Amino acid sequence: MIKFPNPDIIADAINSYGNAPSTDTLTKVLEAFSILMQEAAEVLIPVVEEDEQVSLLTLMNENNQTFVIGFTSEYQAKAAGYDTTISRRWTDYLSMILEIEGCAGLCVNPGDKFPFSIQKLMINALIAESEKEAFKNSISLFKGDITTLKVDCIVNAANNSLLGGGGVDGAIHAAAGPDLLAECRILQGCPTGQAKITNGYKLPAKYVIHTVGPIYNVNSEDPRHTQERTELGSCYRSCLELAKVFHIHSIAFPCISCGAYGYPLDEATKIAFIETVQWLNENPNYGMQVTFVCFNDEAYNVYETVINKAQNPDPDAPNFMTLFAGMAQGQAKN
Ligand code: AR6
Repeated sequence: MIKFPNPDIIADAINSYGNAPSTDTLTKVLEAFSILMQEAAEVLIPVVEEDEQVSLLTLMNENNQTFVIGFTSEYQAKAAGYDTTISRRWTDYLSMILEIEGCAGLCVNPGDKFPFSIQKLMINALIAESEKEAFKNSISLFKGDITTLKVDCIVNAANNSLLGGGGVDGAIHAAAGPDLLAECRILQGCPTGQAKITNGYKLPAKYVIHTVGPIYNVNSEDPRHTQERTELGSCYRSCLELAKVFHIHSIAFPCISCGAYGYPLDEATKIAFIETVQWLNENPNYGMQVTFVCFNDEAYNVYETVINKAQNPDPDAPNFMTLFAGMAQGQAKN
């Protein structure tokens, strides 16, 4: 059965733990909490409002221990029958729970198939973990096969059908196995410039974001190729936006449209950079590690030149690369 990617990563991880309790699945739950705490995401807290007083609702477990409650989404709160909620940052709520006398901890999503309780000891550990160094935005290069990368997500340069093809698309489907195609079939294609997400199946990456680059029109009457330029930029932006919804913090892009779709590599590289750097600048605290994957020396050299120029912008020739100055560190690796 196909399990669709779920942006509610805590509920998703709790569900996996409930279905198959193990150290591994428990670690994934705690990782999901850490991610949302680092992102300064909010938890929904059910309350009762009486005489201008707001009090927290509590639950008791079979050992008569009292827990306060938190929901990972409005859907979870409504499903459990709680209509009045307030929202607070996860870190703030967890810190507050530590101060409540007589409270054993937090019950997450009561009413769900697998409610999950966190005792104060674990809350302490989560807070300590979240105080470690925060995620940082960065850009780096990798020369080689994108299917080997152990990142949160790799991007596929697909076609409108999303039903596979040659090039990087073929390599990703071959490495992920047939379940990827089965999930893609349900997505009913993807318009050019947009993006859709699936699981990574046998890939080391957890997710694949499929985007469809433009076919470069060599006979275009527009010398600036405005349409292709806009659509290619939109691919990078759509992938990054979708990645953010799914709390993805490391993403690897191939050179979208630069193979079968014929986009000139140096032009496409500049667009990839402009769009990515702009997005990172608009999301300065999100912490997205972007890797541009170059399958051959030619692509690697083009990207390296762009990164070098970006790190050393020419003050007499202001151009897109100045956007990059002082922001992310480009690292070359292979
Ligand atoms: N890892 C990283 N990059 C790769 C890999 C790999 N394993 N394999 C190829 N590339 P293309 P497009 C590079 O043709 O131009 C498919 O049939 C390759 O060197 O894969 O967007 C789809 O189904 C090039 O730089 O994608 C569509 O029909 C880049 O990936 C069509 O091709 C993109 O080349 C999409 O064409």
